[in-house]
Amino acid sequence: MSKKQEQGIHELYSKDPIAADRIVWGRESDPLTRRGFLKKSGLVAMTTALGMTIPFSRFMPAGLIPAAFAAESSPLQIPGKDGLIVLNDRPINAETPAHLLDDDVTPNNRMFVRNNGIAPEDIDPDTWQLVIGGESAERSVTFTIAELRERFESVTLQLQLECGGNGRSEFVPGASGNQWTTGAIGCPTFTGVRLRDVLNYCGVLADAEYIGYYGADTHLSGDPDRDPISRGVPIEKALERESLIAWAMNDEDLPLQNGYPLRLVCAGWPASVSGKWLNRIDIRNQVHDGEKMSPPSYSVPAAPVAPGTRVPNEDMRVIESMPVKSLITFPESGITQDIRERMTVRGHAWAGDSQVAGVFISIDFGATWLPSALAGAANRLAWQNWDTWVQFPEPGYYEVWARAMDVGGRSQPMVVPGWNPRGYLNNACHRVGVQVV
Ligand SMILES: Nc1nc2c(c(=O)[nH]1)N[C@H]1C(S)=C(S)[C@@H](COP(=O)(O)O)O[C@H]1N2
Ligand SMILES: [Mo]
Repeated sequence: MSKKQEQGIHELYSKDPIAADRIVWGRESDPLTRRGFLKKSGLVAMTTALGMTIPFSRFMPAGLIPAAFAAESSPLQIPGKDGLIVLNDRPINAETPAHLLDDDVTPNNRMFVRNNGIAPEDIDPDTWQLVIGGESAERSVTFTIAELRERFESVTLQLQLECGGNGRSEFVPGASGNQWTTGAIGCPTFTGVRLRDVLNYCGVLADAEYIGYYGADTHLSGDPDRDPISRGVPIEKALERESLIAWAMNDEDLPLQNGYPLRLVCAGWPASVSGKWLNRIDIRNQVHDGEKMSPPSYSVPAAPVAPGTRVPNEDMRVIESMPVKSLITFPESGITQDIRERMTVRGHAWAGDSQVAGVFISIDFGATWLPSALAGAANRLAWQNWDTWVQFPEPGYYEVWARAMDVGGRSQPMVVPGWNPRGYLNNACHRVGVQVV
């Protein structure tokens, strides 16, 4: 597996952001408040690098890489995908730049890809089989896709899938794995049958505790006896009315890299529970013990730990619902804005199994916040759209920050939250850089 390295300014910041601040900008900071004190020389350096002044520089936190520097492009492209940034090509992992996630419903060519193994080839949807079994299934049944369609009610729902490692690149010290920035999230519509209808048809025994999925992708090692990934959810989550066995995304066949011809969708949880190239589901009488199901995979420390701590597996818990988060999809980071005009700001927000109550916007590095107009979700477990506008007081470099709060009053943190060894669950505020002229 090729391990992609962060370079230049990001590498420097990932090691020690406060020291990097000093080296790059000559910025000293107060270790307690993390407020940066840009010395005149540092402010001059940052201003020169940005090519503009920073009107709210007095509010700029220490260790903050201006969002304007974060843009990167990717020469490699995946068939059927458009504009995604490829983080790894074996297995294929690609994320979507925030401004390409502007659609209310994520189009197929903008849906991120996270593969743990190698996608199957020569797929024939007419002969594809899904086996339902396991020790807590009353009977084992094999279905073709046509049989699923005939026997059960078809439903279409808009459902958000976010990789548990989305945002990993910001953790310090860094965690190995795909260095996702913000783009391992999407919210297309899925069409299929309810998982619960299929499970109930086969009979769910009283001792059922979990379901575990298996897919037709193969392990990177080439060993046919090893699964790349085989995860699942507790039976209660599996039986929710939004948990689907889906064959279509946005009314088209699932894209190959998103699990064609059949996948599981259990939204609101790390997307790793939504098995692709689905060919078997076991109803288990215990917590599923498939590949990457147990700590440290998709797990975080049960209690907070200091950055860099080694955490034994028994002190970890498997991630369930994802935390509240938002994305600014317009404007694109780095745009130039006319001082005389209002700037539209919009995006999406989501909150795992919960709902978003509000999204707030700041243009002064979090000193003040204004609410945006937030729409309801198309259905449970779909992201919510929000929009607003801002007007800037004077020319210069600004950052627009977005912060969502869920109905339980839990808010996104402004800085990277609870460090964990594998770099999961970074739901820090999204920031975009704007040059006002
Ligand atoms: N069979 C199979 N299912 C899988 C995976 C995989 O590698 N193989 N990756 C999982 C992970 S870690 C994520 S984040 C989501 C990604 O879904 P996507 O590629 O459709 O965006 O699929 C999940 N389901
Ligand atoms: Mo993932």
